[in-house]
Amino acid sequence: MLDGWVPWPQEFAERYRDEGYWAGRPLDRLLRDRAVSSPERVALVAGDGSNRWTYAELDLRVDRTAAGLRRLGIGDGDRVVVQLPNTDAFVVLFFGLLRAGAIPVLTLPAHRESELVHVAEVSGATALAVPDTLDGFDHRGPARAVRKAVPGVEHVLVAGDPAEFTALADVDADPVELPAPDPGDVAVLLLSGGTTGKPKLIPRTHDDYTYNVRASAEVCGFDGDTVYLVVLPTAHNFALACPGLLGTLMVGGTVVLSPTPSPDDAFALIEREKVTATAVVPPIALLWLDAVEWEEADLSSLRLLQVGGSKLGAEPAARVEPALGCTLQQVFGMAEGLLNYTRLDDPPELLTGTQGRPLSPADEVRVVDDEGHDVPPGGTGELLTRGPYTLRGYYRAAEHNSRSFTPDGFYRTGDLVRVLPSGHLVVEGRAKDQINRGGDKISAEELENHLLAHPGVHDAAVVGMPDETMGERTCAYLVPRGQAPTQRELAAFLTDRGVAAYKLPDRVELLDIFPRTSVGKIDKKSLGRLITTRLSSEGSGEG
Ligand code: OOB
Repeated sequence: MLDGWVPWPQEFAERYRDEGYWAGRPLDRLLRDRAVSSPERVALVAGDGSNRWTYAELDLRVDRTAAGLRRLGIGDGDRVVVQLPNTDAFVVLFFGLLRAGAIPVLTLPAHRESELVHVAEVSGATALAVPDTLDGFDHRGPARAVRKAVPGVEHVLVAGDPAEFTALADVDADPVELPAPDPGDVAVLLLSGGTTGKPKLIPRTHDDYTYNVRASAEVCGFDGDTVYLVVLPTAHNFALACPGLLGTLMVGGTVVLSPTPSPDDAFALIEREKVTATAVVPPIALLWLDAVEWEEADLSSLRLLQVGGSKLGAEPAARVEPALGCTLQQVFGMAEGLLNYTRLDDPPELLTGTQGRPLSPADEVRVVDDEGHDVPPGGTGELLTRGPYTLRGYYRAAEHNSRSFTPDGFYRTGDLVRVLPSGHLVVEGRAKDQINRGGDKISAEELENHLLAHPGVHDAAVVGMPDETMGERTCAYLVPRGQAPTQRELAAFLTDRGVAAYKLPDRVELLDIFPRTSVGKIDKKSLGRLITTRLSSEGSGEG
């Protein structure tokens, strides 16, 4: 049993089991079950389409990988940081780790040394899996840095050319009988969007994640005819489990992996593989809505477009069905757990004007004011939640947990919502110090800490600024020390520190002093208003 995570209290665990939410099965069984019931069906299509695996073939590869991992000494609760793009290698390694009894720790391909070192450290990882190169970037570089900074990382597994490390292709051995993990234990560690100096890890158990996947597949109407296109990174909870690639495999459908979300790649795959469902963030939805005007591809197989990660405006939402010929589903979810879906048969005003309603009858939702009191029905406040697939604490983060959870175990989401009489939620804003850049989450504090390390920065405050396509972009307010760095210099500085590119400030503004609140904190609300006013005056040509 993994230590350092916060399990559900006994009475909740019993209730979730008794009421059938937790089925007591290891997560990897969803693949094995289908390999038994429909071995010849196509489970996975990757790359240029010449790479196709039936359920039986995929399951055997997973068995061989699990045996190979055990031979390397990886198993039984070992944490393995996985940073792989949308390739079959991800799918095989993910299930292989589960089957070997190890715990995948999922990071995005966009992450760099700074994030990887931290994640490897906090998770206590013994191995790291990376691609050789991706989009011109050599991922073996950060892997070397991780090995140096975190001595516990014994193995680096590389998809492609391993250099001095181990090739993933060689992690292969004749299948062996392996003990099944306890379904109540942690199956995977997901990365949180983060509101603090460093990203937090989210423990998801076999029971809770399997339920997350099963209930999502049900609500989204996934079945054996579903052909699901993975457009977002496979490591993102949305594309992985809502219902995502796991939900598709669970019901015996076919998963198609798109290397990028670009209309060129995705539309060609939708046409060729007759894709029926996919999930995107709002900026990609907007891009696709435009691209259908000029792209020739036949998208008529597409029945469901899920959009989530940040708020989709009502106007583009209304364009989805006429332009793409499929049902829109808004998804307001979080790696921490709670998922809200509009239902496929919801009336148009709920589909376009809300972010869905909770997935599970056992999801508990409260909307509270600053003092933690429930707001009157229909009022706006912070969303608190607990339930059978929402975490009770971040991994190894006791101090942070005391702030992020109420004493009775509700997770403070930091999202401002209002609840309609139908139970649907409308996201009205945010109470957390985070920028949501088109679905990519940036912790203001984390970025500020990096900026403060620059010798020309005396003080830093990061705020969101409104943006038509991304929803928000990042503005860094700086009080310079001596010669102020330019935006380009800062970008080079941050990149050199190993910060992921999506976290680089989109704009840098200089101030002599920061506005302060009555208790002396930097007044970010007024900085937010300042940049918004400035943008609108520039937009109207007065700036
Ligand atoms: C998804 O997960 P995360 O962990 O990257 O981010 C969660 C946060 C939420 O707390 C909320 O602030 C924001 O992202 N968010 C939305 C949203 N969906 C997520 N804000 C407004 N409207 C939406 N539809 O982003 C995620 C996980 C699973 C499924 C879908 C999204």
